[in-house]
Amino acid sequence: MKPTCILIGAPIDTGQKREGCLMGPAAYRVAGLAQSLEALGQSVIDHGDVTPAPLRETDCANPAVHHLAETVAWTEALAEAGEEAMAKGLPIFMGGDHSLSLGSVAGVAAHAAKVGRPLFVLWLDAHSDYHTPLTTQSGNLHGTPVAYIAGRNGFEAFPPFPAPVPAERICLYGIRSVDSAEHAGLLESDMTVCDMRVLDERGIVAPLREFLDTVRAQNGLLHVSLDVDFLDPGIAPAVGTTVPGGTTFREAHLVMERLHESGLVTSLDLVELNPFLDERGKTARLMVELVGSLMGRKVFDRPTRSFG
Ligand code: HAR
Ligand code: MN
Ligand code: MN
Ligand code: MN
Repeated sequence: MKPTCILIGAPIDTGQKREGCLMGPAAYRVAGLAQSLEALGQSVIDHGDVTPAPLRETDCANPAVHHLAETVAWTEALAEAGEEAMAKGLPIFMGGDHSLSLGSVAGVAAHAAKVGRPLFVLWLDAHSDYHTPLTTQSGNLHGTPVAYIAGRNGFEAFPPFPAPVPAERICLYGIRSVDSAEHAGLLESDMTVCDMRVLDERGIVAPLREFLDTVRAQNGLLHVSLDVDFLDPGIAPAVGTTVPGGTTFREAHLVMERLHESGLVTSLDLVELNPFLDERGKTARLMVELVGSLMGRKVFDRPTRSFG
């Protein structure tokens, strides 16, 4: 039986300073995410928007960090919603900026630990998001979730990450903007870094296939975190942190089609959409179409066709 898609609205925008990401979940609903999934034969439950937990007192040695208490409150609530949804189907977190993944992946990791399966994370992004609250210069916590997931120090204000994901189970895909502190940290880790140069040289499919083969070989759960800036700004302008040289329309769809055929994806984040920066809904619609490809829409359907 196909898993039920559980849409979870996460109108979080405290992970960065530009207003607008809080309209993301509404834009996905207006762009017809649920209807498009239903047209593909999926059953869909819209859980509505998550409410952050009550604010607690927090502090951080880095004075640049802003909205820490708010982001911690979102993390707690999203982790709870995520763990609950994992027991029922395939959660799709509709952001919201990328700090939502501090919570979504924490919830997914708690579930993975409970069912005793290894969790893998595919990070589709222009950025490595490998800062800790202590290394970030911008103070924007949307640049930190990969470090939290991998169990780096510096997240004392946050709930302890349930079961840190070993670096070799995390794959950064499409990156082309890495700060020097992140770079130093990544060089010391075993994370798979498929930066844009690697994808230019090897093509968009080969490195993905290798990662998916490892997930399959270990009977893993696979969380996919899709940042709008994975896409080239020319096709996806509705994001605060555009970086030139992103994936093309077909490259992005091909990644999604491959993910669908793998049958491995068990949870998904849609992050960084800022509808206030969009052009007549173009980016929101593209993101909805990409989710369609991830859930089984094909360019041309044949009864049997395999690309190996
Ligand atoms: N590395 C930069 C910083 O920490 C930019 C981070 C931007 N992050 C996102 N999400 N847009 O990927 O400020
Ligand atoms: Mn704000
Ligand atoms: Mn990101
Ligand atoms: Mn990004």
